[in-house]
Amino acid sequence: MRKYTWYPYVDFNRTWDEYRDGFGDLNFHGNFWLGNEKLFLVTTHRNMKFNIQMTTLGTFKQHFYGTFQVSNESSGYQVSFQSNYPNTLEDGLHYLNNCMEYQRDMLFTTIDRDNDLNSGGNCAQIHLSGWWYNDCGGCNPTGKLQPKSETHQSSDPTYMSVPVPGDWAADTMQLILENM
Ligand SMILES: [Ca+2]
Repeated sequence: MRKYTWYPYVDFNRTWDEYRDGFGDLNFHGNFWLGNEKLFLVTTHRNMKFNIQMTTLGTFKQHFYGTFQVSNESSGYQVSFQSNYPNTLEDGLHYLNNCMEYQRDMLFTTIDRDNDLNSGGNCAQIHLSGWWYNDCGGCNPTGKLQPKSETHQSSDPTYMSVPVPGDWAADTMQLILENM
């Protein structure tokens, strides 16, 4: 997945089928979601690490997850990973908090398919983005990037939530799969 504020806007408030098949512009200058079916195919027979990268107010931050896997569609594209993969930039400045921990082993939820553990509603409808929601907490990198003028987390739930202390505006958000 890629979201750069300077590339053409792509709406991430999408249906199950759209998240399954992928959407957006996969070209060099595009924002996109690769597609859950591809994530399943790519991670099933390979040992992949998953890197969440973001730039917030000019500072690059990232977090690695090891042995990242996404199950097939009939089991809800369930996500699994190891949180203890070495994070090479654990110097405070470049370290992105382990925001996926809360979403360990969750199924994927979209506006039209509620697989989350929030019994009162659908987290994708609340945040207007598909993700491996638990009880709507943790992070949702698929949410809208906040304007640069926002230096604290907005009370608007449709904005992306990532635990970066102090600074909440982001210029870029990338989710990258690499071989371990
Ligand atoms: Ca629910």
